[in-house]
Amino acid sequence: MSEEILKKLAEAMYEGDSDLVETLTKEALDAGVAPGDIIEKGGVSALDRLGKDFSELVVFLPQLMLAGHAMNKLLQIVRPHLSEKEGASRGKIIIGTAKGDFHDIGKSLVATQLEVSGFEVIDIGTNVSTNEFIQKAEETGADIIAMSSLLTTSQYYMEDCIKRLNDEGKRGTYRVVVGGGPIRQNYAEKIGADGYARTAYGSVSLCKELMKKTPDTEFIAIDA
Ligand code: B12
Repeated sequence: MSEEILKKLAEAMYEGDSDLVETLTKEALDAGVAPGDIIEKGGVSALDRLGKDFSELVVFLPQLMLAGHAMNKLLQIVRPHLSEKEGASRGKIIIGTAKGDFHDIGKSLVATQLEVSGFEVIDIGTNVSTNEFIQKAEETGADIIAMSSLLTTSQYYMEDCIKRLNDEGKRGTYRVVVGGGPIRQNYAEKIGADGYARTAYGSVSLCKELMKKTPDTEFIAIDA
């Protein structure tokens, strides 16, 4: 039963049919399907398939846009069903998508997971410049700067931000974590980030671990 709904949901997501996605997401929740499964099996799997088909010119930009819209609809419905916040803040996190990049689904998923796990999360959106990351981190007294990038052309700005923090003598004030589709552990390590996680779920253990340690602690990678 749940597998069947998730299959239909993934198909509606692939087709970018927001109305059907909304109906099936609600149906899945009513049927007791775990919110994490709805996100991963109903949403992310379809986006991955679309990404592959986009590379092979089977689908085009409008289809990606419709699916992006449908995925945000799914997240909007599922978000309140994720586990409750756990008491006092575990730490303050500034999160955004690097300059030039407007992809926001993965970044928002990471923000949501961190928030429901007890972090205070300030989501500064997409297309965030190095200046904005640093300025917002300073203004809010953030513990962690989290940067997302889905475009190889934008991932450079993660490196730029870390370099600027170093040049301005501010690197020790913040833990910096990075992630997103094309980001790999070796790249994150190379640019001098404090940590990398492959998924939104992994970002929670990553940030929890980093909050326990001093800023000059060893690089942490969570391949989950
Ligand atoms: C949907 C989509 C779009 C939508 C975005 C809608 C939206 N609101 O975000 C639209 C249509 C707008 C779009 C536009 C473009 N896109 Co696009 N898009 C996608 C697609 C299909 C899915 C992305 C997605 O949301 N995935 C699901 C989320 C959940 O995954 P995720 O972001 O990777 O996040 C997970 C992890 O990476 C991690 N994570 C993410 N961020 C962070 C941060 C931290 C700190 C941590 C720890 C972890 C973490 O956790 C998340 C959850 O587990 C991908 C294909 C793909 N498979 O990724 C292409 C893709 C990313 N797009 C691509 C391209 C080329 C473009 C365009 C340039 C197309 C064009 N010609 O205009 C434009 C760029 C516009 C811009 N300047 O940003 C390429 C990128 C190639 C590259 N490597 O550079 C891809 C890979 C498609 C492809 N195969 O070619 N896109």
